[in-house]
Amino acid sequence: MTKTAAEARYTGNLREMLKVYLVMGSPNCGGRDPAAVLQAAIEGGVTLFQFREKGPGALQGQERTELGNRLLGVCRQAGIPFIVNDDLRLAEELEADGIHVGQEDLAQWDREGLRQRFKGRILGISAHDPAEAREAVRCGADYLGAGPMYATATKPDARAVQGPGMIAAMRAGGISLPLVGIGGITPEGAASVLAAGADGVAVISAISGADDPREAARRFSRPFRR
Ligand code: 3NM
Repeated sequence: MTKTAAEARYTGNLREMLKVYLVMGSPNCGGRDPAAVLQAAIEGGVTLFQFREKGPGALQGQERTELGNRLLGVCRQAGIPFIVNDDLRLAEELEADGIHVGQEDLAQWDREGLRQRFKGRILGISAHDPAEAREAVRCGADYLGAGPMYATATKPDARAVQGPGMIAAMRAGGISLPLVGIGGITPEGAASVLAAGADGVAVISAISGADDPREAARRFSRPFRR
């Protein structure tokens, strides 16, 4: 069967794509154009992007869709996959390469329903302990976002800090799925997350809020350069 353009884009190695995973929306960019921030971050080494338009001042409706479309264009141009956070309809409308959902969103779906709806696309699921990781695996996740690694001001309703040890516990418990750590990760903090068994790091503020997003992304990508 012929793949659609969106499906063809991420047939590569998901573990490779997860190395430096930028997550953001307009509220995270300090008043700058998110497309310019994304472009700079990709030039610095971002390997995957998630559009997460949440928090104070987040765009709604048509404006949100239009921004998503522009950021999708930046990703397509650069050849990196574009994932949408939570909003299943937006992901479909934009023909995104995948969707990322939290445990709360998961509760609204029967396990097969979500996987079926995003068949052939990347499905990422958040997990905050090994039991949630196992549940995400049962739901057919392609990768897990494990957090919060460190204290974060970006997600006010984040759970208690788990630390990189949680990733080590997931790996020890047999979770072999591609996995990123998330939450308060800086270039300095990334090393312990990777050492614990993560394939990469998912980052909002340390890249999108940096004075120089290109340089910030470069620092995150350094451990992967040989
Ligand atoms: N999810 P920053 S922590 C979106 O623990 C998100 O599941 C988390 O932002 C989780 O890199 C988090 O600025 C916020 O700390 C990450």
